[in-house]
Amino acid sequence: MSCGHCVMRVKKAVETVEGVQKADVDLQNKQVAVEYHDGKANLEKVKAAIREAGYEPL
Ligand SMILES: [Cu+2]
Repeated sequence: MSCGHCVMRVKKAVETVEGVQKADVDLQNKQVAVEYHDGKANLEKVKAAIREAGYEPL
């Protein structure tokens, strides 16, 4: 993850996960802040979405 394009891809991928309200990607710290409803979304689904977008979640 190294540029604004990647940020948008990861953000979009995470935000399409059911139950996710908001995703904010921090490029410099290589972190994604995700707000989601417990019960609908979970960390595994978010990580899977990131992988599908072509990135490896830490
Ligand atoms: Cu990029």
